[in-house]
Amino acid sequence: MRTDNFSTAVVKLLTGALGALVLAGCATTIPVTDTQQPEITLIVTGPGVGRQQMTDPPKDSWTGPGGVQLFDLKPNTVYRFTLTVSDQGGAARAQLRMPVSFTVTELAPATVVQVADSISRSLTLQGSRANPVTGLIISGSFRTPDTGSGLSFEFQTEGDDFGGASGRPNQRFMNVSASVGAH
Ligand SMILES: [Ca+2]
Repeated sequence: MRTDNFSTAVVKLLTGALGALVLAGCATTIPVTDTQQPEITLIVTGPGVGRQQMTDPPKDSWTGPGGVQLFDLKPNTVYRFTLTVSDQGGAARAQLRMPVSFTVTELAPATVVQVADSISRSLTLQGSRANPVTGLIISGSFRTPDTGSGLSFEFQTEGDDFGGASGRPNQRFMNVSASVGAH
């Protein structure tokens, strides 16, 4: 039994490693025609939420029961996040938006562009048509603001592909509702 469990664990580890390789973006070829939207996965880990993973498909809008916020973040607290955009025809763009009052650190890779306006902070990673890969990954940490009265918002994500050799990019959007609790 112990051996079986060990074998299962090894298989899971290997599967996970393979999955990570695929997600990390293997070189691919942009097909002549691509009408398939990318897949988006957002993972948030940290105090009070454990590990939350949201994907599209199946859902482009994630809310809690009855439409309330899916999860509640603590004020002035650091969380880890990972956004992955996967597309066999080449991932062209990954973007994550959050409230401008959030601060972002440990952002990777170095080519992620961070832009803040009066409302939101956006993190964008561009793929390369010259060197297309199957996945774009943005990772980092954010610190929630010390809101006082609380804040409701959505993490807004976008994933684009190249749309094949000459087509329009296929876009996918996923929104995840969350809040920062009052204190
Ligand atoms: Ca595609």
